[in-house]
Amino acid sequence: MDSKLVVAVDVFDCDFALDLAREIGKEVFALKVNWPLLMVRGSSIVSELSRYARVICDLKIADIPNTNRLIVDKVSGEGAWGVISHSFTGEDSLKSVVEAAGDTKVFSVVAMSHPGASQFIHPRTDELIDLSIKTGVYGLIAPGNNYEMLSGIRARTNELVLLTPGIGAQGGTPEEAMRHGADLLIVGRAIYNAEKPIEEVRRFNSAISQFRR
Ligand code: 3DU
Repeated sequence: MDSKLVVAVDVFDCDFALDLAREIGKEVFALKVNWPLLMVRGSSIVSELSRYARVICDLKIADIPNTNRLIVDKVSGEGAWGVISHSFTGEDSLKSVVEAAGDTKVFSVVAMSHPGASQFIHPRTDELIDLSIKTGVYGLIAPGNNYEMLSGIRARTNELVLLTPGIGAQGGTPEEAMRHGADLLIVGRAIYNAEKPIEEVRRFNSAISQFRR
């Protein structure tokens, strides 16, 4: 399946999450799990969801190297395809994530989609990108509802995969996000709250299928 869609499954109900995964898994690039599911089910939700699609663990890791390693070992042992880490914690911290990840892809946060990101993160985005490149991450998290920021990140790196949230509920559109340099789009509420999630998945897939980089 040639989808560029990553569906964020931000719910507490594991049965709902597994049913959704069964329904849409074959038609998406990956599923993304965050704290809600991990808190109620534990890390086994990663291997359970991996039966239906790749799984990206959005843990936004931001700790000392030793703690980072423990976290990454656990989710990569459960079969996570990808993991999301912060980068503002500095070189040793991010490097520990990349080293522990092995074949699991690391995406680092260099910008965010909420207004507060302009206070501390966005003034340092260029440095966070450069650090991420140096550390050897696979991709970056780049906001899909802030096209200027998104295209600025794209302009600084052609190689890294841009994984882009902020689409749908946070105002970004799939077409504009792709036009401004995104590779993969994260969509949560607009899909899991839909009456027929599979129809929304197909709508997003067809909106972005024309874009090639
Ligand atoms: O707004 P949505 O419901 O489509 O969900 C977006 C997901 O992406 C959600 O899991 C959130 O934690 C994550 N995310 C952002 O929304 C913005 C970021 O900068 C980074 C991650």
